[in-house]
Amino acid sequence: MKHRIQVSRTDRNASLPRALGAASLCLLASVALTACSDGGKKKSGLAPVTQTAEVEPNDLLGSAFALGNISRSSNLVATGDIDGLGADQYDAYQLTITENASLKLAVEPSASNSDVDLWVASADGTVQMRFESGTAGATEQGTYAATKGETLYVVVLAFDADTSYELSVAGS
Ligand SMILES: [Ca+2]
Ligand SMILES: [Ca+2]
Repeated sequence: MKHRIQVSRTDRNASLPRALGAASLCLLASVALTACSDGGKKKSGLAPVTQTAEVEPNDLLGSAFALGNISRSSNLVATGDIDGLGADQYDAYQLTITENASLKLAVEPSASNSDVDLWVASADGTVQMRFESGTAGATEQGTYAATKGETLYVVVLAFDADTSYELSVAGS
């Protein structure tokens, strides 16, 4: 029996219980977008963006989509779809932290009437941070100080209206 994340949308103080039974985590082949070149020389300063797309089911922390190893030089974008009222209420992503890093996290909805939220949970399912301005169409973003060896979960959810979105994770 699968357990959905037992969090009422009106109960912001609840934690996300970690699903028992570790589901195998599949790492998708990512498409690396190389940095623009300039006269044959790569521009420095910006890490190449690695772009990937969510794979369902990812509604539980135990079945979170693995974004893989995250370091200070990571620059990832994951694209997905989330329902405001439908069946796809949570998109969970797992991050494996390989060095101490400041993570800039952001989720940008494509639908101007969709209020997306971004939660950060630790390995035991405790919600550590919530980025939720409550504004439809707004990008939710914030920073999280990640520790080497830590497993993190980033959860995207939405209110009222379905939307596609871009989730970005940038280390520094
Ligand atoms: Ca989804
Ligand atoms: Ca989902």
